[in-house]
Amino acid sequence: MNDFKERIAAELVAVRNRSLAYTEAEDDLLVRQHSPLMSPLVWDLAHVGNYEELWVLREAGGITPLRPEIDDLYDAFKHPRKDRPSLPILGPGEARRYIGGVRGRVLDVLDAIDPDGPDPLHRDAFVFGLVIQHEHQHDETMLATLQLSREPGLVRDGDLPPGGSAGAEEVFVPAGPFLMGTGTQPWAYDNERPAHRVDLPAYWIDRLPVGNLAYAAFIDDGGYDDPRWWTPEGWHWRQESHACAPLFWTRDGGTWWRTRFGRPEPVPMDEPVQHVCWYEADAYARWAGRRLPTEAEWEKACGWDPSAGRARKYPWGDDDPGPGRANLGHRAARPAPLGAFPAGASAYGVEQMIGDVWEWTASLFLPYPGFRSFPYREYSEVFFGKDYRVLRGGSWAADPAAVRTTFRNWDHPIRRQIFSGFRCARSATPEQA
Ligand code: AVJ
Ligand code: FE
Repeated sequence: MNDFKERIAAELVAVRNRSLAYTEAEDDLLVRQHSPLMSPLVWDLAHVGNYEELWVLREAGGITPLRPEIDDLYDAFKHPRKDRPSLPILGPGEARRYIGGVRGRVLDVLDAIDPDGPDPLHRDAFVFGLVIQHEHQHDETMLATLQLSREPGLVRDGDLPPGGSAGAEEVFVPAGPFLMGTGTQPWAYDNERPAHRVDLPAYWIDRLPVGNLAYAAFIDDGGYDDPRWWTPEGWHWRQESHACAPLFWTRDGGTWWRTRFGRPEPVPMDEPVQHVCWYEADAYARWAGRRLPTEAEWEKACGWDPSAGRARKYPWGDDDPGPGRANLGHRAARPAPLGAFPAGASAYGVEQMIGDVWEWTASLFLPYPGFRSFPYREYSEVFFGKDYRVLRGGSWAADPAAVRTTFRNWDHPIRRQIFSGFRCARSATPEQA
């Protein structure tokens, strides 16, 4: 195999090791449902193998189905997450054997494909990018499940650089066009395509994500009890949910605590706020006299290089993240302190856009002009519309292979079990522009 294929083989090994590490637990913990929002962990495990069988073995490799009778069980559209524990899904041992059996044949397909040929699944090994990113996304989902389980000792933590980089609170982005989306990133999803020109008025965007200290000030100021800050839907959610702080937070006297992977700890005031839903982010922004950035504003501030007139793969350029630029790939099981990655700044000087927390944007999940579904409608197209808001940038739990400046994530505006935070923006006044 050549270098390109060797690198793909290594990515396949890495992501599988990750999935196996998150499912190294007692069977009971793997088959149990920890929240109606999530699948049992053993469902995710077999699902990533089934997806790999469907796309790499059958579609790209033309190999006869190994276990067609289980396809239905692992079709996310046939069974909502809450129903998955009652399905006759594979047990932990069987699931590991099944996905190992699929993987055994995947390397033969990798060997056989022509990445320069005309088949769009083979070209640039797209189908391998598809399954590698898919498995990383499910690994992040598994971490959210593990967090909801409140079971201690299952998730590895680690070290992160200290925070505190100096700089202005907000960054000014001058008016002008940029290229949104991509036609050049080979593993970009259909929803990131095509690249298209977007002309934005001038705006300000926070240099850093909103931190726990600032968020606690919103709570202390009665932010959760003041309908002025909330949209009608947001206020309805607030009343129904009785939420009065980010998910996993509790107050003990004057101190905020959180439970992180089963262990209580004081909330570190210098970290980006995490586990807030879109309604909370939107309400905070209004309280602060600001607003959420649109998806276009977020992407321009993150990826556009105005002097080169081109988009970067990451805020700092096209090079891989490395430890000094971003908190990705589950180095530690938490966001890094604010200002920990001055070397990861974008061309405009905005920091921590990639990694740490997914950032809610003001935008609905909609197709770009000229969108074409590929390779299947159920990845993106069926989710377009009013039900989902876009999140950008990837969290500490996202892998570098599954994040870039153009990557779009989406979720319901009430969801907060995901590793979600936000930053604020505001339009420039005519004098500033
Ligand atoms: C892009 C994270 C919203 O988890 O629903 C996983 C990714 N698609 N399997 C999801 C996905 C199919 C998707 N998100
Ligand atoms: Fe999936």
